[in-house]
Amino acid sequence: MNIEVKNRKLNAWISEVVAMCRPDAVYICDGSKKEYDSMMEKLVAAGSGIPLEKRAGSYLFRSDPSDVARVEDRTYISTSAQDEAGPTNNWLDPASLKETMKGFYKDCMKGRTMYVIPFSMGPIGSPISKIGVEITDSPYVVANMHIMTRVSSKVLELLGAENDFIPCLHSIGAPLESGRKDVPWPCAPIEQKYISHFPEENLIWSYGSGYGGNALLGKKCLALRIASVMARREGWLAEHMLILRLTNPEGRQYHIAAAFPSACGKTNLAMMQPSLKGWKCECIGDDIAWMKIGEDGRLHAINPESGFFGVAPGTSYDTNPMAMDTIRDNVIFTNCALTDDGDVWWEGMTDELPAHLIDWKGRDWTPESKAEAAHPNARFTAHASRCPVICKDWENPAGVPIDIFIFGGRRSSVVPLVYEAFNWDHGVFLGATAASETTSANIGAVGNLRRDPFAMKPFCGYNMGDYFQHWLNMGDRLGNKAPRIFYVNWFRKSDEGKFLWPGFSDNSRVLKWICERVEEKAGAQKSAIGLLPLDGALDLSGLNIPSENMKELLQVDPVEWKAEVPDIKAHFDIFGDRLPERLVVQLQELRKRLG
Ligand code: GTP
Ligand code: SPV
Ligand code: MN
Repeated sequence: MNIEVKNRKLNAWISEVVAMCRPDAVYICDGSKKEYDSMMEKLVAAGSGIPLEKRAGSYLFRSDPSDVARVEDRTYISTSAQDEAGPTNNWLDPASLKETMKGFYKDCMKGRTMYVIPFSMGPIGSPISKIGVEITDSPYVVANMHIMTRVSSKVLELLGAENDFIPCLHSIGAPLESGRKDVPWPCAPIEQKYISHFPEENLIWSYGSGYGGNALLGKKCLALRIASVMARREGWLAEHMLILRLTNPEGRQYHIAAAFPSACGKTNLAMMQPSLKGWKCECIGDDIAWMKIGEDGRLHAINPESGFFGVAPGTSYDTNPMAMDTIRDNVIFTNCALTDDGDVWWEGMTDELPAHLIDWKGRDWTPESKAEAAHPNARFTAHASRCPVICKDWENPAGVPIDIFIFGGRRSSVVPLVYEAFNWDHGVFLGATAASETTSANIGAVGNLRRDPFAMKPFCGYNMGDYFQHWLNMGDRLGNKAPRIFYVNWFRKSDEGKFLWPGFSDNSRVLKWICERVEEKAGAQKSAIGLLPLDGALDLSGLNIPSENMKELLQVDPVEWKAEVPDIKAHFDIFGDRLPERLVVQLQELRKRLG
């Protein structure tokens, strides 16, 4: 080992994993630039990473075509009683799951180096932060963890001899027999992939995948699935939410946390540049929020991550200029297309299609090609500090006080552009019943409508009925200091299948109405589902949008909404007696209002 480890638990765990996985070498990471560069050197030499001539310090990776997204079907919450994992999670008994996985882990790192990555979610040393240690056999994971989390030898110092940490074991599941040449993206077949969580012992075991949330274990596994269980136990919130600061022309600041499902607009909203004059938006986080009630009785949010693992397709100077500026240099790109002059490209990046590309599978591509040039879940990994509109308080351990919660999803019909909850319980009902069309952020069908409560269906580490109750309890504790709750849908389409709302920078118009609601300045009208903008209350100045479109965007069709009720009922029924009575009341009231 290159660094002496003093922590007893860590030493014992390293020995245990070495005995099980049999790596050729063990390397303790220090988070330095030198270490990052050496990972990249190794990856380039192996033919996995392609240096990009047009972007300084940036590399392109192409994954195995089977390993392109999270695998919800193979993600487990393993608790002693199945009821604790609840009806929205896959469950296996901890003892038998560990037996199965140990079978795969046996000798799985042969021919490879085992990296030990000490990392902090949240600023190093802050009382709100959590320390994890990821063991992995993937140098690509090491490099990505450098950007997404705080990897540092300071974390080892903080651990001292006796302090605790969250062990995160990861293997790509592809031992290298001696003499065999490696492939550019080693991984295991889908039926051998396991993304397992043991919340009762704060433990994560991941096997078989090298992609995103399956492999960068600080993110969804620790900061959401394990953290959500801790948060419930300790009375705080770990949520799949962006955090932004919006400043109005008078200088009043609003802090907004918004939960949209994967690939439904968090990164875009977090970095949005308002089309309305005088309004300013700054980014604090684009994916995860940890929120605690402060001494002032308000909810304060931090972003536990230090980078963005953002969806590339659709990102352009028109849609998300701040993301484009964030990814000018020092970026890891995965599954994007390669241009002939050594840059990346993806669908939606430019109006004009390049004449020739190498697609994400390494094949020649021209505009005539039928296949996409970039995978729809192609991603960039970039450090948050590179974002031109990163908020100066993004690393403030005290967090920012949240004024507004927004829930939402991707609905091509039924759900209006924006509405406000009548009160906290109704807001929790909106979160609990959120539905969205599935995206390519998960392996599986795309475009299927499903309930994705609080955008947390894939990420809640315990029974979601209890999670709903936890939200109700938090509201009770916050009282009149609770954030106001809204619901948005940027994705409603016309009969011709075109987006009715321009989205992106024009979403500032919706945020303006929301802020003015908080100030009791903007008008709203009661509908069966919530409070909608009064005619003329949305600032549409300078926007050329047909009035029929606006009408459709704000329409609440009682027939369509009545059809939602049995679906919500069926969704609630799966929770049995774990469903809070207060949500049953909310559904009854919705039914009554619909008449
Ligand atoms: P995860 O990283 O998977 O959690 O995704 P995310 O919620 O951060 O989604 P992201 O902002 O990356 O957006 C996903 C896709 O939706 C991209 O292709 C965006 O271009 C598109 N998108 C985001 N906001 C809007 C919008 O306001 N309108 C439309 N039409 N598309 C949008
Ligand atoms: C998501 O799927 O919500 C993501 C990408 O943010 S991943 O890190 O793969 O989970
Ligand atoms: Mn996400």
